[in-house]
Amino acid sequence: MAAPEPPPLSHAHHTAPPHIRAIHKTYQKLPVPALAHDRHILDLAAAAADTPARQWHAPHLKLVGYVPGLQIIPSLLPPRTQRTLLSALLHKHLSNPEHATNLHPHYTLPYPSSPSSSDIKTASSLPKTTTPQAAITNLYSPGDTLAPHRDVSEASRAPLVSVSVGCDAVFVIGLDPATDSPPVPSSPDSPDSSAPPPRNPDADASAEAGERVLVLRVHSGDVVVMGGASRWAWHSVPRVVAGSCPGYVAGWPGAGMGEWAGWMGGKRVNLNVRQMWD
Ligand SMILES: O=C(O)CCC(=O)C(=O)O
Repeated sequence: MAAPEPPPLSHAHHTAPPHIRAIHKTYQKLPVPALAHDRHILDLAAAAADTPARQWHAPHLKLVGYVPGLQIIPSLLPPRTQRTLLSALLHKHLSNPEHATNLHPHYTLPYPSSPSSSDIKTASSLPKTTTPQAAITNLYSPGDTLAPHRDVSEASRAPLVSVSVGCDAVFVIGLDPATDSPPVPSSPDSPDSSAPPPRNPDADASAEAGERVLVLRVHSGDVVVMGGASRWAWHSVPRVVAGSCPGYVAGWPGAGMGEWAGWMGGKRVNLNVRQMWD
């Protein structure tokens, strides 16, 4: 599915529609235990295989009914690849002064003397629809949020590829019925008909109003691909879930790293890969 025309750069200053902001705020405040029982959150790791919301389309899961063009690939990165990715990102690439972060002017950040030389082989398993030309590394602790926004700085319609490692997060994504074209209805036989069913009358009403929003719990190793209309969708991270980091990455960077051992146990790292030009 081709993405519509990119919005003009000036749209970077637009405010998210009220329904997306409201949902973001709800999940920002919901107590952690309530997250596990929230009926609006699509948690693919918790959903039974026969849940209507889950339709495997090997190996990608497409949820295009709600947000056309959105693909979720649960557990794409095996544990070892996730650890390699962390070392490559945080010890190798961010130690390069050309990749300085907002922390660098304020802190002296120590790096291991022999940065990992492992390259990100992961790239070869990511969707071929995107040529990686730029990437953002987002580092979160529980309590951090990413406000609703759209990524409109790229002059390419290629899908945006978002990789999660570490603690779980709540990820909100939706279109603005006032400005985004309505989703194209798909045929009942098509894998694109795998829209998660609305879970309650409120969700029904808002879906009918065109306010289609998906609330996902993303886990370590998951990859979210925003292509088609979802490329320009509003999205946010209202929540990073404390205590949810899986054991296989929680210990990173590992024993022998002094006070840094186990740093990852309270963090979420998101690698957001973009194609800038066609
Ligand atoms: O952390 C995430 O999952 C999303 C990051 C994001 O939306 C962005 O970098 O634009």
